[in-house]
Amino acid sequence: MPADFPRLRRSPGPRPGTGIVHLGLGAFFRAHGAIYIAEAMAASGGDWGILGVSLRHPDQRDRLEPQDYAYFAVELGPEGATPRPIEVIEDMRVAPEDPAGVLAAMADPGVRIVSLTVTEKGYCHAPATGRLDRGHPDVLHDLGEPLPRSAPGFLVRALERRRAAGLPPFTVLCCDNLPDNGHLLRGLVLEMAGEIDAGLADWIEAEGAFPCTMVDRIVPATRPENIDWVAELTGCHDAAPVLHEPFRQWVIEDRFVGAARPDLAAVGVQLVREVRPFELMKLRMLNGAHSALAYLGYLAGYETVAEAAGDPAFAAFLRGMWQEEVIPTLAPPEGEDLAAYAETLLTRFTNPAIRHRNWQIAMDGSQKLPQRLLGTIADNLAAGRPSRRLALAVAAWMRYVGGTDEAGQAIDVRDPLAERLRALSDGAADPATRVSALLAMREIFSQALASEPGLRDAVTAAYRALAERGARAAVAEIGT
Ligand code: CS2
Repeated sequence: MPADFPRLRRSPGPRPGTGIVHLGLGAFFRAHGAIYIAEAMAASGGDWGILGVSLRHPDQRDRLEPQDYAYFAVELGPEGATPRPIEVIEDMRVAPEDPAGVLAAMADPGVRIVSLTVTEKGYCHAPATGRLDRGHPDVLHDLGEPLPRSAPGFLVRALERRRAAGLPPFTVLCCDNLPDNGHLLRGLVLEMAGEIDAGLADWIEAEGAFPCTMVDRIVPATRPENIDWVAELTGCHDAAPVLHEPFRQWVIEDRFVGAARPDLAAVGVQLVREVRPFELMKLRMLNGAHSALAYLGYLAGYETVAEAAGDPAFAAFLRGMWQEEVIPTLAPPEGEDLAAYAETLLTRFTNPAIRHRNWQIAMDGSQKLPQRLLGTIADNLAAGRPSRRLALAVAAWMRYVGGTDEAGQAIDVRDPLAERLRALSDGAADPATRVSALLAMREIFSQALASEPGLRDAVTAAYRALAERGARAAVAEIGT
């Protein structure tokens, strides 16, 4: 039992200064960016300690503070579990408790990078347009009040302070799975800054840097039982371990304010001029397949990605989707072979040591579908190629957000648009009406895509197959 183990503590010794503020300090960043940054400092030095910020809940801070922000990252690979202590978080703040403290930290002259993993919905934008969601309560609040609530609001107000203090801006390093993530966030920050002070927006535009990035590592949410298991494994009680697969990749556009950054190249980060081909490959092949598996797998009764991807019918479905519907839309990034990348994905998805719940990936589909599935479908329509498997994945999302599974059980749908999605589903009598009602959601489906008869017909046919025969049969019917 964890009570019998001593609490994990940070080792004594010199500490680097804080050079990075990270917004959204969750499991993903602690298992990915934080490890690269710790390794870069071990390799080449530098004051790149991280101050973590939780924008919503105190849980991570409450777990990490008693162990001085040290934690174990446990790699789950074919040879078993390998724990490794990570000591790169210097401090933490919880934004709703102390927004002024967060702004002061971001305006500190030693801070040169503000990185973010706040999930898709944390950017308070409309996914179909990439613009700020002007109806979002946090956006409305942040446009009127100096102490912000949203991630874009913290960036704008902290940059305002730095400008007033005569400091350079920090580099804004977006590490979420969004298309053109740096450009997107730059647009949102400029949009909000422009409403507050046009001179501020001009300064950010001229002096700021918002590199695009592609981030990749599968990191399932830590479950309560993992904490006991990590205690047995390490002999220490860690209240906030992270579990991750061996694979990792980080591609960053090499554009930092004053070229100030940790020596990431020394630890395998790819610093490139053009991130877009990497990002499209990853969003469409990995995340697109993840979302397809999440909805279809959940409906078919599979709890985890590994269980679903381990079903030969699902594996054949994924291979067909990649080969016929996704790879033809992509230009291979330098050094990548897309067919080999697809096979690696299947191996990663079937890693039996990773218990990544379909339900976790199914969250926030309204924010994920455009960049994971819909852009690919739009490209296929334009090229006259079919998207049968992608259409089945979209139909599965529509079934899922209806809130009832194939056994008649309620689904706990987590999505910022969950209520509307449910109301639209409930108000439609048959598959064709339901599909049309959901395609009319402009935050998700652009007018151009929704009015394509090719899309509507394919999704409606797929929806019927799901309703009449169930997800497993629908997946198997599509064949290879
Ligand atoms: C997943 C991602 O939760 C999700 O939506 O698709 O978190 C995925 O595991 C990562 O992007 C992998 O890099």
